[in-house]
Amino acid sequence: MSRFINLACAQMGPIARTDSRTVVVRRQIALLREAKSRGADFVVFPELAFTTFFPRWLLSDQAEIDSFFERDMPGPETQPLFDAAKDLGIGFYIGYAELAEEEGHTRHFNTAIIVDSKGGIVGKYRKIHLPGHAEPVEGRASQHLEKRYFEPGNLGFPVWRTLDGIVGMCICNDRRWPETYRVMALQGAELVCVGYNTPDDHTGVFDFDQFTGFHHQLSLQAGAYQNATWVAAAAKSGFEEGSNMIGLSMIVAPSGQIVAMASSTGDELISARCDLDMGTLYKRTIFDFARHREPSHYGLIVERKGAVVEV
Ligand code: CDT
Repeated sequence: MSRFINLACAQMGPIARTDSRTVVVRRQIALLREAKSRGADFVVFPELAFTTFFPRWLLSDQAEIDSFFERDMPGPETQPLFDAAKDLGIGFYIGYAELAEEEGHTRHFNTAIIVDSKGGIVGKYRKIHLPGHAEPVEGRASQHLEKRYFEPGNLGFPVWRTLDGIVGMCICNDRRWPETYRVMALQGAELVCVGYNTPDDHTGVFDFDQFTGFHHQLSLQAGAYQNATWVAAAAKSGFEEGSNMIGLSMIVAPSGQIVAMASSTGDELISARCDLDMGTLYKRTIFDFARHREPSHYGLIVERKGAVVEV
């Protein structure tokens, strides 16, 4: 059996600090139109897709910080994206900084949503693995202060029945952690959507940073293969406010093969016809979790490793 969807990733080139959401949304709508011309059903946009990647700066004025956050989704400036997608009959994933009022507190999350082809929000995810620091690190050419501006997501890693399949989400740094994919795969995920902002000097140590593109690719391909799922990843890329952000947006099959990849660091749409049933083959054979995983033995392995570390 086959269940094909036409999947696209809308990589976005740099967004300047002074760019209004209206200008950014215009670019996103142009990408949606291109997606429509290619017959796409669903488009993945980047993390924090409506503004520049502000965690690179140390900001102290709370009003200025909050200006990068969305109180409503959609809000007045983002509504046109939802309207265009609905008119075109395309669903999408998009990341944004979310300002939420919960239990009497104002809370800040790095968030992504899935919107269906009728313009309705199907699911929300809040980033769990927040990289970088809460305070600036002396001597670093550029900062990464996500721990300062966001709190860890409190929604877990759910999956949703949409697009005639089972779809999950994560955001940027989450893609480097095996448990991100595994928690979703254990719930039957057939597609994992990822938006990201990855500067080419993200660790600040050249010995690691020289492999930034490779480690990005490795994480997505391993996540897809080891969990028998499609992975669709969209970058915010290019030279943004003094920082070089990697592109390499890609769609990876459950085989671990890359079936589409961006070749620029600007606005670029990549697409592929994806069979959501492809992972079934892997789930019935090498990655039949119910038959082959041995969680009851994992504690023993950790204990042995612990002993080795102590020696
Ligand atoms: N946005 C994001 O999560 N970026 C990180 C790099 C920064 S680590 C200091 C990533 O894992 O790509």
